[in-house]
Amino acid sequence: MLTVYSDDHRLHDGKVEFEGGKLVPCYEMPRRADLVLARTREQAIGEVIEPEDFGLAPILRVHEAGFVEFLKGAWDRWIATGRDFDALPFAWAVRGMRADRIPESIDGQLGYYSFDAGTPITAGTWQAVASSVNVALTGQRRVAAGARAVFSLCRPPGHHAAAGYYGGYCFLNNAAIAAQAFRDGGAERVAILDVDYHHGNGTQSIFYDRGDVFFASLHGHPLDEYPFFLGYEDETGQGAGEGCNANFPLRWGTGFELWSEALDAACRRIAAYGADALVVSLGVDTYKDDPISRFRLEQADYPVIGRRIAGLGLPTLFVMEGGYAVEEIGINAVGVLSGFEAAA
Ligand code: OKP
Ligand code: ZN
Repeated sequence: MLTVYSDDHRLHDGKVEFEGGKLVPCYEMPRRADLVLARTREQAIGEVIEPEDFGLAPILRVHEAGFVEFLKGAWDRWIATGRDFDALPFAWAVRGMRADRIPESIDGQLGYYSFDAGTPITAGTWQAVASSVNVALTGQRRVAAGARAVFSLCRPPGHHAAAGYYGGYCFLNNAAIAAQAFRDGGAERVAILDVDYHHGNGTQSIFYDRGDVFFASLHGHPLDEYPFFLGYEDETGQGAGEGCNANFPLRWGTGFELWSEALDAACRRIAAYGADALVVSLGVDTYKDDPISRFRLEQADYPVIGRRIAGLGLPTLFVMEGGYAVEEIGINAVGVLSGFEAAA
């Protein structure tokens, strides 16, 4: 399987995120992608290529122009206020507050365009984010041109980013942009399978009222787990999208037996939907030793996941999302790909 990768991800290197009442070192770090890349080479899963540049047009098919403009300029505006550390928001519009008025100050806008304080913007964030999108789109183009499967080694991840806000270590939604590119390239129906430990709230919200993109997610139950405010089973889509959203929330402590039953159910839904292409939001933070997650998957489970996904028989784009047990991230992520290859 071809891997798409760029060193530009290193330009996004946040120092701290807000967690448990204090600022702690970022879990989402450059070493994650470095180790996944190293593992693709060790396992010789295939050639590694650099991304092409697709510019802003495919991003603007999914994200609001004002939001993209904000992301591009946020760091310069932040340092212009005299600060020389990571930009983090600290106030948000909640129930009944004015979400229809955009503040002018950078601090107000950081809150307006985000949903958590765990996602620092740094000097190189925009460049890394734009490159991560290009990594996804380069993979998408190869799959659209006939490849059975491609691995887009995206970093930063994307599935928490919605049309107009960032958060959860995510800025632009790589998987959603790739899914939209499949549609724009002529695919009638696209399915997204999100196996990251966290609910793909951004992806869900982008396609919630559309019937042309099916979204299925297995994740920590919102009663227990971040992002807390989306991801329940009764979110089934709306309007033209009714029936095209499937959530499989699972409680803390879930092991592979229960998790893989949910995977089977998600795959049956995707098979019944009849997609022309599949995008997999590939997070491996379901691993038992992940420092911020509470499922109990083991190393040997990941190839089984890949085999099950291959069973769908669809042209498949894997897009890297989470995974914070950094020393094992390569083994687990490439484990999925190897399982897929062995079965495909
Ligand atoms: C991103 B992905 C506060 C703790 C919240 C956010 C987790 C984001 C996970 N800093 N943690 O889905 O792997
Ligand atoms: Zn995650």
